[in-house]
Amino acid sequence: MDGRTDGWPVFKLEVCSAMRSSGNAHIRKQFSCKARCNSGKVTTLKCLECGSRPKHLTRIVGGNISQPGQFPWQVSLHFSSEHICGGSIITSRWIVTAAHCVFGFADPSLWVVHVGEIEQPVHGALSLAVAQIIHHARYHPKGLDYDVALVKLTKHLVFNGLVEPICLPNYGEEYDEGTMCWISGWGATEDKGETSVVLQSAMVPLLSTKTCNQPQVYQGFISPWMICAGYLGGGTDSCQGDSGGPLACEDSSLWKLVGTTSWGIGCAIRNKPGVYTRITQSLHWIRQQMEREDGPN
Ligand code: 4AZ
Repeated sequence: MDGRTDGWPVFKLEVCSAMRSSGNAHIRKQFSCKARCNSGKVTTLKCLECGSRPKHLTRIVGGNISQPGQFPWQVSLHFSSEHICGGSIITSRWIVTAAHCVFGFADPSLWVVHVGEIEQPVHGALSLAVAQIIHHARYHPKGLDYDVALVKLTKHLVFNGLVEPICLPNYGEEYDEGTMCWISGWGATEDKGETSVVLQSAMVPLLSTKTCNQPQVYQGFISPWMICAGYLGGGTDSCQGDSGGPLACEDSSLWKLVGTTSWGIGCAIRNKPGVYTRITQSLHWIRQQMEREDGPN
C-alpha cells in the first residue's frame, strides 16, 4: 500500500491486479484501486468479484445442453423480440458483445437483454432494457477487425449465482495453444440451422494465430484482433446466432472472457475453426467507453 488519498487506499497497480485475482473474496470485494498518472489525473480500477460460478448443481454445433449457473455471464440480446446474438456480463451495468451484432441498430429501445436464462423463450425470464449501444469506432461491416461492442443496461443487475459477471483478462495476457476453453450460445446447432431453444455449450481448444493462418485454414486473414478456437478436424464450433457470446477460459478457478464469437467459414467444417474477437486487444477501448459513460468512479 502506498498511502491514502481522498479516503481511499491507494495501491500500486500490480498489487491491485494481485488483489483482483486474490482467492479472498472479501478482499476482492472491498477495494477500488487507484493509481496516479503523470497528468495528475487518477485512473481507477474497480475490483469487482467476477468469474466465479456456483459449485453446481450438478449448440453450438457438437455441443451439450448447459445447466443453470454453468455460464452465468451469458446473455441473449433480443432485437424486436427475437434472439439475435449472445453477450457476456462484465459488470452490473455492462455487456460485451460483437460489433457486427449491433452495427446499424443503435436504437437502444429496440433491444432487450435476457439474463440468467437457459431455455428460450421463457415465461418470466429476466429481461432488461438497454440504455446505450456503443460499437468500436473502427469497426466496419466490410472488415473483420474491431468486432466488439458494449451494451449498457438502464438498471444494475443483481448477481445471484445464476447471473454473474465474467472477468476480463489482464493486459498483454497470452494464451497457450491447446488451452481448453468454453463457447456457449443459442445459435444454430448445424450450419444454416435454426436458433437453439436451450443454451448449448462446448469445450474447444485455443489455436495459435500461426496455426489458424495456415494456407489450408484462414490463409493470413487472422489479425491481432482475433483468436481462433476449435478443432481443425471440424465437428464442434460456434455457429450463426452464437455471435457476441463468450469464449471463456478458466484460469486458477476464475473465468475470463478471452474472446467474443465473431466469424468463421461455415460451422464445424474441417480446417475452418471459429474466430473470436481477442479481448486483450479490446481492453483499452472497453475501459475508455465505461469510464466515459460512468465516470472514473
Ligand atoms: C455467425 O454468423 C457465425 N463457426 C458465428 C460463428 C461462426 C460462424 C458464423 C464460426 O454468427
